[in-house]
Amino acid sequence: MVEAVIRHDWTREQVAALFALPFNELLFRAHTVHRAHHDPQAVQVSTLLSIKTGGCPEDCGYCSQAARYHTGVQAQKLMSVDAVVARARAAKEAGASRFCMGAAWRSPKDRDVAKVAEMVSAVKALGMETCVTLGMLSGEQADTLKDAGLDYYNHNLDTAPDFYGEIIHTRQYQDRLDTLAHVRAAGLKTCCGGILGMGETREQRAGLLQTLANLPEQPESVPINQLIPIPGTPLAGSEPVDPFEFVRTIAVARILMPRSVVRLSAGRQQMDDAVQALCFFAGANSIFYGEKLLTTGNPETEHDRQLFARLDLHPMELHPMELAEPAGAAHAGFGQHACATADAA
Ligand code: SAM
Ligand code: DTB
Ligand code: SF4
Repeated sequence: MVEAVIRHDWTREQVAALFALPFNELLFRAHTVHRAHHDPQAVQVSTLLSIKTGGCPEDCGYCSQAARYHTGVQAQKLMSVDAVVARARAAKEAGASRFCMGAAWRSPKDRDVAKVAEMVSAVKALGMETCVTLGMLSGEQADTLKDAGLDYYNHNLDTAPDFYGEIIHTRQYQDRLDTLAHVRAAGLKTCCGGILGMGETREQRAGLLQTLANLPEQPESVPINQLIPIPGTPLAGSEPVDPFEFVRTIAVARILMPRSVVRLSAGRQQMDDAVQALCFFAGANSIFYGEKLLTTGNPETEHDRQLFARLDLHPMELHPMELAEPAGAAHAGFGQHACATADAA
């Protein structure tokens, strides 16, 4: 199978034309691209922890952690390194290979970055990949995190440039692009995606994916979130996105960004198992695993283990360079997938 060329010159019309393909045609094309670049049975498994919750000065219209909305989320200060490491260890024992730490900051202070750098080094020493999402970052702060051993920085574009101003007013799209540039310059991998179901049009969904694909380097990880409507936020009453439109968006992301790992991110708890299965067929190959995202719920771990078994999926292996322990140790919670694969071959 010939690998697809990575393009950075997608037009909005070309992306919209992919969205407009007949559903089965789109899924066939996306799955063909998926198989050319990825093991279709392997799904990357990340666990998320909110290391600093609530009290954020930004006004992101979807967010439970913005101080200005009355969402009932209790603000909590930055967790201790020991407490974070204990949660990372438990996540690893349950089968996660990457630990993602999120903080409700507009941008961290240097002393916050120093503390997060300690967390990163300690989690990395467990043999897990690390990801953090801390808001806007300077070039020096990105370098500090890279030196601590950080693998990924999550910073989402969230939506199309022409819709962003309707969702967030306390920063500009360009601020997000600047932080992404600092992250790339530091040699970190980028985790960058968006949210569906905020009232955007299909053309704007195409605009988000077009912007992601045309970045100077396509993000290694692309989280596609379904809005979790939070009472008290401006987007609490948003119309849910049609599940098939969600699947189409995953499929178009897969075609545009053939090598990226596409994460079926927030919203799985609200999503039917069959829709999730379609997302995996369309090219999603990463999930958040563990019963909580940052402030909202996620499917029960046992349910996800059974979903993997029912769909013959297995956790994606870490790159050998990432492993502090033999392969398989990171997948304790998911059983002996390697044998099952070998038997079937
Ligand atoms: N404060 C940092 C920032 O905004 O970059 C990091 C944390 S922020 C919560 C990370 C991402 O979570 C957001 O960019 C957004 O894409 C996603 N997110 C937040 N609330 C959400 C919700 N209610 N539904 C779906 N996705 C959400
Ligand atoms: C991302 O794209 N989704 C995650 C992660 N990056 C940090 C966050 C989802 C948050 C869902 C709402 C909540 O739990 O507060
Ligand atoms: Fe703050 Fe991030 Fe929530 Fe926006 S998404 S309000 S920056 S925590």
